[in-house]
Amino acid sequence: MPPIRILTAVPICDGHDSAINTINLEFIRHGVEVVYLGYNRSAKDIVRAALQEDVVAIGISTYNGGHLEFFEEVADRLRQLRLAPEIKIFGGGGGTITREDAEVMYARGVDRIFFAGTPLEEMLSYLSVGYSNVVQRPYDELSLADADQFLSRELTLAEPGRSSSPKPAERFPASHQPGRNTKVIGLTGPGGAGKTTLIDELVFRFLRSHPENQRIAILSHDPSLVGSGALLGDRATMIYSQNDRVFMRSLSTRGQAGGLSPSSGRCLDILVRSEMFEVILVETVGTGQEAIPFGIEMFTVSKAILVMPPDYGGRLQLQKIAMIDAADAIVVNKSDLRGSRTAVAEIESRIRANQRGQILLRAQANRHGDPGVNRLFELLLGGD
Ligand code: B12
Repeated sequence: MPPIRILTAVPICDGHDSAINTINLEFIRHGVEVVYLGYNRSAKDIVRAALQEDVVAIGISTYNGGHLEFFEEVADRLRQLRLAPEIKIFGGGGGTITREDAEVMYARGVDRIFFAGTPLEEMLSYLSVGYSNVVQRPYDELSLADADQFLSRELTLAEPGRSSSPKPAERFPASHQPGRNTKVIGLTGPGGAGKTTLIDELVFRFLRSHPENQRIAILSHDPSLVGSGALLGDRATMIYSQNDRVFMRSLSTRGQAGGLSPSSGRCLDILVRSEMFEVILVETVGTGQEAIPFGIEMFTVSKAILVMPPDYGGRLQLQKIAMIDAADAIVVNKSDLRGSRTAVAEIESRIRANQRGQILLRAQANRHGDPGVNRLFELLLGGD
C-alpha cells in the first residue's frame, strides 16, 4: 500500500507550532507522508490544501482557545465540498481543549482529539489503524462540482502501486489544442537556495498580471526519508500560493534520486492535459552537482531555471555543476549576501562558452518587489 498521506496545520492567530513539529517528525519517522501547511492558517486555506493534496485526514494543533469554532468551520467546509466524512479531522491542543469541548467537537464531525499527556505511540496507532487501508477510488467527473477535486484524485491515481481504469492521464481530453500553450517552468538548485520563496513571488506576479479566470499550478517535490515518510513542507513557507487560482500538489521522491518522484512525469502530463492552467511551475528537491532533472524522457519543461545561492564554494566548484549548462536561466538568489556580484561574474564567464543565450540574474526573492524577480518573471512568464 502507498504511504498514509495527511495534512497538518496550526489555525489562524496561533503561533504554537512546537507540538505539531514534534508530532510531524514522529509521523514521518513511521512512514507517513505529512503535508505541513504551517501556522496561522485559515480554515479555507486548510480545506483547499487538503483537497488539492488529496489527503485522508487533517490534523490540527491549536492553543489559542478558538478550537470549537475553528474545527467546526473546517468540518463545515469539508461537508460543503462533499469531502466529509472521507477526509477525517483530528488534533490536539494540550490543556486548552477540555474533555467537555471534545464531546461538542465530536458531535460536530471531529474524529479524535488527543489530550495533554497522550503518548506519541497512541497517535501513531490511531493513524495506522484508521488510515492504512483507505482506498481512494476514481471520481466520476460528471458527479463533481469541483474540477480541482477530480484533478487531485487523478494525480493520486498516477502514483506507483495504485490501480485505475482507464489510465488516469487518458481521462482528460488530449492536449495540444491550437491556441492553448501551457508554459511549464522547472526550477531546481541546491537546498536552501530559495526556490520555494522564488516560486511564491512568481505566483504573486502571475496573479497580479493575469486575468481572474487564469490559473497557475505548482508541482512541488520533497525528499522521502528513511522509512518512506516525508515532510512535504513547501506550502508552509508560501503566502501568495494560498489562493483559489493556484493549484498545488506536493510529491515525495519515494527513494528516487535526481530531484523528482517516480510519478512526476505522469502528474505533469495530467496537469497539462487538464487544460486548467496557463503556467505550471515544477520545483525539484534540493539537488546536487550532477543533477539534470528536466529534459529527460517523460519530463520536458518549456524553460529550466537553476536557482543558486552566492556561496557555492568558488570557481572550481562551479565547473562541477552540470545544470549550469542545461539551464535556460540561472538565478543567483540571496543577492543581499556577500559574494553575490562575484558569483554572477564567475558564472558569466563559466557560461560564455556555451553560447546559448542563457539568462543570468541576481535576485533577492524574499524582498517585496525585487527587480531581479520582476525581470525573471517578464522574461519567462510575462507574455507570449
Ligand atoms: C510552548 C508554549 C508557548 C511557546 C510556543 C513555541 C512554539 N513555537 O510553539 C511560546 C513561548 C512562544 C508561547 C507563546 C504564547 N503563548 Co503559549 N504556551 C506554551 C505551552 C507552555 C506549551 C504548549 C506546547 O507546545 N506543548 C507541548 C505539546 C507536545 O504537548 P501538549 O500541549 O500537552 O499536547 C498534547 C496533545 O494535545 C497532543 N497534540 C497537540 N497538538 C496536536 C496535534 C495533532 C495533530 C495531534 C495528533 C496531537 C496533538 O500532543 C501532546 C501529546 O501529549 C502552553 C502551556 C501548556 N503547558 O500547555 C502555553 C499556552 C498554550 N500559551 C498560552 C498563551 C496565552 C501564549 C501567548 C498568547 C502569550 C503572550 N501573551 O504572548 C503567546 C502566543 C504565541 C502565538 N504567536 O500564538 C496559553 C493559552 C491560553 C488559552 N488558549 O486560553 C497557554 C495554555 C499558557 C497558559 N496557561 O496561559 N507559548
